[in-house]
Amino acid sequence: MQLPVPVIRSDAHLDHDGLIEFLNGAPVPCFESPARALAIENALRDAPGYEFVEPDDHGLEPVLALHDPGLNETLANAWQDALATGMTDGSRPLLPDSFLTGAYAAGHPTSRPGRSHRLWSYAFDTCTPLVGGTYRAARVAVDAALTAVDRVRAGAPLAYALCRPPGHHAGRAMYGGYCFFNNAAISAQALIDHGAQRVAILDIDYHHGNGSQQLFYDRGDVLYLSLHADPERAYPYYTGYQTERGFDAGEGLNRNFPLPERTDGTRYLGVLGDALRLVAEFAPDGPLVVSAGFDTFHLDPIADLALQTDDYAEIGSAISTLGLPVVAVQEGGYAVDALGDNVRALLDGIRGA
Ligand code: OKP
Ligand code: ZN
Repeated sequence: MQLPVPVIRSDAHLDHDGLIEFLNGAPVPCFESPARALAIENALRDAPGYEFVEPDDHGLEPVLALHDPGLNETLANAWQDALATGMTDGSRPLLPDSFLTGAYAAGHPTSRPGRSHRLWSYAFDTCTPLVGGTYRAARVAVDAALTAVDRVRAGAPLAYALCRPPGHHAGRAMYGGYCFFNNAAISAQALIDHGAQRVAILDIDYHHGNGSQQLFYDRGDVLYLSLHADPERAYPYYTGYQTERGFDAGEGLNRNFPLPERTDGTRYLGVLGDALRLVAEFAPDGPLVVSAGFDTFHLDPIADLALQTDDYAEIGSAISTLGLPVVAVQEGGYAVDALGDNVRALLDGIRGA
């Protein structure tokens, strides 16, 4: 008889709401919505073998282990500052209109404003709105991931953090792609800080986890592997190519697997097999962190791969052949009606149910 799989969830994410983004120039409700997390919870509540757990507060230290203190401080204060300076009346989310790009910063001094537009200097896109509840939701998402780490360290073969907002696009001093703090990366770092010498992150979200890649690019202790839509055609466009293989101590420990349009389960599982062989070769001495995205689903509204619900069960059982404990961290997945079933299929596949 297996013990129930801990599902770390919180209501804090409900206040990261009222979000809009732009689709072909028109404002639309953000694809990354509270309904996603509610759908996942409903599916897991109806399934045998799961228990719901609230996140434990892990404080700021694990966040600052990977993220710039200025990013944290700015995210923490942005909403109050924007209200105080009159930049917003509070009825709309904060979205940037100007970026401190590398090209802007090149060749002359630049500054981050003290208030108001300071937030924009950390943003890298226009699809990541911030509202009054965002900072707390992002911190609780980190706590959910870290609580999953605790459960796995205490002996659970699998724990799942229902993180919202997601995390894999967030880098050391930047946020974007619906992400503010990198929940999966912070989990991997926590495992290292608890004594693991080699930890692998397997990212199966449709999008390349540019934040995760950045955070560990020169590190010899964390292997980052990502299967994702080819950046030639898909967000985040500037990273995720096969040629990005790590640097310095991290040479060879960053591996990208760009996928063509309409990639189906059979083809996907073949590529996943290659990635899993690299994990085995790396011989992690700590749990596997899975950045679990489901926007690879054939009906996803912002993606173009072709996985079916049953494929997630196959992906899960392929992952389980590594024989590693698994910390699964929720990333994307925007076909809300199927999202719960897809999450459940993956988790059931990993635990062999
Ligand atoms: C977050 B996660 C494409 C716009 C891209 C942002 C997607 C963020 C995905 N038309 N929008 O990796 O699922
Ligand atoms: Zn994604």
